[in-house]
Amino acid sequence: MKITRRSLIRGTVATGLAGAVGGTGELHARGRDKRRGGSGGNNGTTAAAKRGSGPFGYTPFTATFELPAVLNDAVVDPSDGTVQNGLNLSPSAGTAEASVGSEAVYHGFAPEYQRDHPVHAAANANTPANEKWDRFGNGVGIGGSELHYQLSVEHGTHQFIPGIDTRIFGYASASLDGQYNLSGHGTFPAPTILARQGQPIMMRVQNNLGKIGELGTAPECSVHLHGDHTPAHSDGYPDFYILPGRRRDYYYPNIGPRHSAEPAALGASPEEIARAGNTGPYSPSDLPTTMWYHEHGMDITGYLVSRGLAGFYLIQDDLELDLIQRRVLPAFYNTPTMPGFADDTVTDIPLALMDQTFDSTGTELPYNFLDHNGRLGDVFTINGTVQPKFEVERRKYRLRFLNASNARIYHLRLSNGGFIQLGQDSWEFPQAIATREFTLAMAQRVDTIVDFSDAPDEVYLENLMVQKDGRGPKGISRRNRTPLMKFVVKGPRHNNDVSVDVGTPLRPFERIQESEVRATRYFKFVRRNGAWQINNHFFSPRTTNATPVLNSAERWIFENSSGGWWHPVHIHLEAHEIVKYNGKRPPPQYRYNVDVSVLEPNGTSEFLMKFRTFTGPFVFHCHNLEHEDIRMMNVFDPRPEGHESLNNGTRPHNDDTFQDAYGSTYRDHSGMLENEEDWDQDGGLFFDTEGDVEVLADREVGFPANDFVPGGQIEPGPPGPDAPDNHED
Ligand SMILES: [Cu+2]
Repeated sequence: MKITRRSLIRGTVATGLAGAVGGTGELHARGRDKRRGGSGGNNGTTAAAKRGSGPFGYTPFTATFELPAVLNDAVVDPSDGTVQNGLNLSPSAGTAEASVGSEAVYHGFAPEYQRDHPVHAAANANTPANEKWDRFGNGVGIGGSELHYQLSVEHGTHQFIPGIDTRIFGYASASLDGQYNLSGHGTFPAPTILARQGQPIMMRVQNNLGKIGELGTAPECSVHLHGDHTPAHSDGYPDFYILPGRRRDYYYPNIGPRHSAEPAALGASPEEIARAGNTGPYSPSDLPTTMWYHEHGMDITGYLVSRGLAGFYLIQDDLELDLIQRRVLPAFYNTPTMPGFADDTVTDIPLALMDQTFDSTGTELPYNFLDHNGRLGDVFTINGTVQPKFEVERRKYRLRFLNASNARIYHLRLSNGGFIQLGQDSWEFPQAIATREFTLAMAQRVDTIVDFSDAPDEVYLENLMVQKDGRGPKGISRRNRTPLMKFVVKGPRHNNDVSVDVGTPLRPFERIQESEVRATRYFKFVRRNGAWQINNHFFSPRTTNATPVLNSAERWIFENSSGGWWHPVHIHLEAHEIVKYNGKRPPPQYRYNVDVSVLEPNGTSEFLMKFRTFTGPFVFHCHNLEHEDIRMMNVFDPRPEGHESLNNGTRPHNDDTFQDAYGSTYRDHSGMLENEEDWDQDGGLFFDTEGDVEVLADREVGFPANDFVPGGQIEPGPPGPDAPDNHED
């Protein structure tokens, strides 16, 4: 029997052998308690921490809160050799140049795999000159060019706790090492990417993780830009891999979905309907602001993300820029000195919340592949620092919260008052709302303004949610609050502050109309055989579970039938609009665009969603990363009317009476064999690990109207000299 990485991981699950990797293998190392001076309370780091005894002798709120670095453009200025910053905020809002669309963008299969693509016509050797960056055409986007970034996935160290170097994986701002390889210094959080709507980004990522001793193999990677409207080849589909030692180019057009024309009104052919999503104006309500990117590789996302592979991706459009220039909102992150701002204080602050688990020395982050519940840490970090302090001025700050944890759900409040909430997940509200406190489940973002103008000298960010395992929280406790961060408020009240307040108009919102809905689908999130399923099936990347008509709207109903478990479910490609949450009108922050529907125990979410611009495959899945890895994931594949998904097992897209959640009306190709002994056999769970190079050779992935039809066999692009022939050790 050939041993693959998956059989190794799964084998530990099946046989009960040690599944934990890193350090002692014991998830909550008992030896640590002696060093920690007592934790107690509901969440590990609690009231005791506030009194001065944190993990590993750390005194809470003594380490400085860190702002994540910004990823620089990979383009080097030939005149002086300096690396140009990737952010380009010109031209300003309202100019014709700022409205450049996607028409000129090259669409289709990830072209690095297409040797007969014109950009490769002259390529015949592994030379950097032939590794074309600007392969999607000239003159695309603002300023006439796309931005180019390069990242590598690296081993590294990071001090979550001052003085203790902990081994992590990190995305690195990478540079060419010799002729072919990208490398750099991995950080957590990953470098923040700043983007401009309409200006495409080409992001080249190299997987340098190599063979991981404890794992016994070299993992594949896949990067997902969470909350974006991204072509399928660049969406981080779980097995569209960056193979070990290899690179992959991710193409982010930075376009929102456009208003889709009514296909019937157009009297259009399927091909024309397919293109309809690329006509008309952008829908401003669907243009994102606060996104993040993270690892998304099949079966192994929880392990990789928990070790640090996550970062922010913040994007501006004309409307956002206008709000900033009119001094309604604070200056964009990392650009405080832009015109109109007299000071250089950064007041747009991304905050990534992550709970961590350390071994007894603090140098390792143990991970237990046997833990199907969800990895829960007992040390609270924000932007990679345990319980930090942050000095702020007496003015308004934009705090963009992200829950980057694997399985922990927070309920956040401030010790001195509430928030002005600007948006939920990637999108802003029509107007700012008052939010006293909020729940932040995995992958959710909450975009807020906090006004420190009249704040006391010390303000705490506190977590009220009690949670003891990955199943989900036990509820809110107002007595046992966990302070996560301390704001030290200094100086006089700022006299030229931004104007945003409750009720300030932000972003027009246009609801999906019921009359646009063409199908209704039901998805039940269930626990079975100790693992996680949707409609009683495990995820298979080669099985499409839903094929919506491209550019149409549908009603989806999610139901959590798994007892006491929580499932925050993330849907790729577009926002969804919740119309009923647990059978009622949703709470205010869930009434607009979201990309996560938090399914509480026995909870439901009924929502409308459109499927515009790109054909699939895309996925939706629980964002408890261990639930995701153990297959609580489904595939949807928007296709033009009359076109079937190219995966097998297609559920009819035009069947709006479909209610059988248990497989009787569609072919089941879930890929999961009943007998674990068969897992390694062909056709079983362990499909082709070579990624999409081979398995998708005949597929059309990306935009619907394939502008480029390869003339022959698609072959992988030239590998770097260090690329292994066979990554199955
Ligand atoms: Cu879940």
